[in-house]
Amino acid sequence: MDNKITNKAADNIRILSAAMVEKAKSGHPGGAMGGADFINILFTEFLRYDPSDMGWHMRDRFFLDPGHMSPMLYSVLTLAGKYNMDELKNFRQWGSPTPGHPELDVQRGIENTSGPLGQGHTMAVGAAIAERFLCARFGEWISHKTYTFISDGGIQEEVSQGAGRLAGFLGLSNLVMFYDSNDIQLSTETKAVTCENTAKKYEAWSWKVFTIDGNDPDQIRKALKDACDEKEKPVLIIGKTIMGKGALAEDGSSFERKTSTHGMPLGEAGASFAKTITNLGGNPENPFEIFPEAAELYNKVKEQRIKEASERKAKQKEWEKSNPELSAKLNLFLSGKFPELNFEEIVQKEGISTRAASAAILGYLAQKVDNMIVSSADLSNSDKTDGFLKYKKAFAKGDFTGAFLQAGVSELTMAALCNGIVLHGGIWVACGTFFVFSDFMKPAVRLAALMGLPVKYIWTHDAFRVGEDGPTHQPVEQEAQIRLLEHLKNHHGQNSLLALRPADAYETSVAWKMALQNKNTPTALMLSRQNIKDLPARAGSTRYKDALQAEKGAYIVVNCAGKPDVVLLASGSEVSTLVAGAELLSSRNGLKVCIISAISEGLFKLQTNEYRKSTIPDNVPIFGLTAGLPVTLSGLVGDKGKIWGLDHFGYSAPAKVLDEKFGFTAENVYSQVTAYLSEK
Ligand SMILES: Cc1ncc(C[n+]2csc(CCOP(=O)(O)OP(=O)(O)O)c2C)c(N)n1
Repeated sequence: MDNKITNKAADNIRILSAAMVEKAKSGHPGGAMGGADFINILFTEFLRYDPSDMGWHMRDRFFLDPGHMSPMLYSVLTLAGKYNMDELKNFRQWGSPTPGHPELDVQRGIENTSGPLGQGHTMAVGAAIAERFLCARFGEWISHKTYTFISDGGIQEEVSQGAGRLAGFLGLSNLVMFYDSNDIQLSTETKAVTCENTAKKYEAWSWKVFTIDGNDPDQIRKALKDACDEKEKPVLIIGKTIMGKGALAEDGSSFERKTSTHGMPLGEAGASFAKTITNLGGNPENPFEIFPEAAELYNKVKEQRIKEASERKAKQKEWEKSNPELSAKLNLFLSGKFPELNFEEIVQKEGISTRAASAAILGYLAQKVDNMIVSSADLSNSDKTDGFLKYKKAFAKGDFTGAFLQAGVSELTMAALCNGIVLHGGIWVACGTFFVFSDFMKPAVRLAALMGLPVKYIWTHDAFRVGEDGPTHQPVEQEAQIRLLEHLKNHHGQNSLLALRPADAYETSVAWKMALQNKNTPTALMLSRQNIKDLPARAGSTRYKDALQAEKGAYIVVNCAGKPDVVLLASGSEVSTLVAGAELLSSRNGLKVCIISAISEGLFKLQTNEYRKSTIPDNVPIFGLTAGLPVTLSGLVGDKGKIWGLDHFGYSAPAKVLDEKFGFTAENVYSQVTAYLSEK
C-alpha cells in the first residue's frame, strides 16, 4: 500500500473530525485526530465485512471504547459510504444519526453504544467469547476477528481489570485491542494520575503486547498483521499517538499534544482551525469533502470486501449442503427464535425459594436451548445458576464447548460481557449475582437498556433475608432503583427494562417465560433466598395457570365476593405474607380482602385502563407491603393508600428474627391494616 494515499485518507479523517466538532461547537477533536491513522488502516486493510450486508454474521467486529472519539468513527464510516456529509454537518444535533457518542446502529457500522469509558472494549471481549462459542459448535470456517479501540480513560477505568483478566485467562487470540496512548486525558496529562506500566500489566494477564508508533502506517500494519497471526493470546497494540495530530496555532507553530484539544473545538482550544485544515491538505472554506485519493481507496476496498464476503457466503452454502443438521441449528441460532419450550412441564417442588425455582428452569433451559450462555460472578451455588452448570461445562482456555462463564468476582465486567455476547448475535445470555451487587452492574445494565439488549439478570437474595450476612448484603433501595428503568423509555419508545419479582415457584416459571419472550429489552429477575409458601391456586385451576396472569404485570391472586373492604398488594415473597395476614383479617374481623401480586409495575401500567381498574379498583382502601423502600410500591398504591416497607438499612440476624423485628409477619399485616382502616 502506498503510504502517500494512506496518509491522505488519514488526513481526510482528521479534517472531517475537526470540522464536525468545529461546526457543532462541541465535541472532542484531539483524540480522533491522533487515532485516525490506525482506524484508517484497520478499515482499509484488515476489517473484513460486507459493505452490502452490514449485519452479516461472519463480519469482523469493531468495538469503540472511547465514545467521545465518535468523530473518528463517523468519518471513517463516511469514507466507507455509511454516512453522508449532511449527517456529519449535523453532528450532535437533534434527530441526526451522528449523536455525540455513537449509538448502536449495525447497518451503519456502529457495533456498540459507547461513551461510558471501559465498557466498549469489555463488550468486545464478550463478542470474542461469543465468536469462540459459535466456532466450537460449527467450526473455524465461521470465525472472525474482534477489534477494539481503547484510550487512556478506558485503560484506567476499573472494568478493564476484569476484561483484561478474562480475555487473557480464556486465551482470546481472536481479539485485537489498539490502545490509543496519547498520554493526555480530559483534565490532565496521564502522568498526573498514573505511573503504571500498561504493557507489563497486560502481559501479566497473559496478553501479547506490541508497542509501536501509533501514527506510523508501516508499524500499524505490521502490528495488526502480527496480531492476526497470534494463536494463543489476545493482543494489545499500544500505539503511541499524537493528540491533535496536525493541529497548528495561529502563528503556524505546532498545536499538537495539547490537553485543551481533548474536549473542545480546535478554535476554542487555542488552535487555528483554518491553518490546521490547510496543514492537513484540506480547504478551510469547505472542509466537508472527501479527497479523490481517499474516495478511490475506499471504493476499491468496498468492492474487494463485497467480493471476499460473497466467496465466504458461497463456502457457507457448501457447508450447509453437507451439514444439514448443523446448518438447521445455525439458522435457528441466528434467527433469534427459541426451540419449542413448555414452562408448564417444569415441575416445581412445593414451598421452595424462587431462586431454587429458577434453578429448575435453568436446568430445563440448559437441556433445551443450545445457544444460551449463563454466567455468575462467583456465586453460582448461591444465585442458583448452578442449575444450568449441572448440565454445562464452564469455558476454559481453548475450550468453548461449554456454556457457562465463570466471571470471577467482577459484576460490572460480567454485565458488560453479556452485552457484548448479545451484540455479537446468535446467543442468549443470563447472568447472576446477589441483588445488592446489582449496584456494581448498573452502568452496563443502563447501556443494555439504552441499546435494547435482551440480557437476563438473575438477582437473588432479593431482600433483607440473606442469612446472617447483615446490612451490607441486604438490598433495600435496589428494587426501587431498578424499577426506575421500567419508567424510562428507550429510543424505540419501549420501557427500557422489565423488572420481575415473582411471588412463588410457579410465578418464577412464568417470570422466566416472560423474560425469554422479552427480546427487546433486558429483564431483571429478583429472586428470594428463603423458601416461600406457594400461593393458593383457584378452584379448578393450577398454580401455573393462575400465575400466567403475571404476564399482565399485576393480577388478583385471592379474590373476594363483591367489593373488597381492602386491597392488599405486594410483589415477591411479601405476597404470601399478605395471604397469611388476610386470613387473620377475615377470620377475626370478617373483612373482605383481595390480594394482588404485582410482579412488574412497568408492565402493569401498559395494560388497558379497564384491566387496571378491574385489578386495582378505585375508591377501595389499599395496603402495600414491600421488603424494599416504601417508594417501591407508591406508583401502584398511590397517595391515599398505606405502604409498609423498610426506610432504613437492615441489621444482622437470622431471617425469622428480622421478619419479626421489621414487621413482615401476618400479625403485623393484621395490625397495620386494621389501624389503617380505622384511620380512614
Ligand atoms: C466512565 C466515564 N467516566 C468519565 C467520562 C468522561 N470522560 C470522557 S473522555 C475522558 C478522558 C479520557 O481521556 P482519553 O481516554 O485519554 O481520551 P483522549 O483524551 O485521548 O481523547 C473522560 C474523563 C466518561 N466518558 N466515562
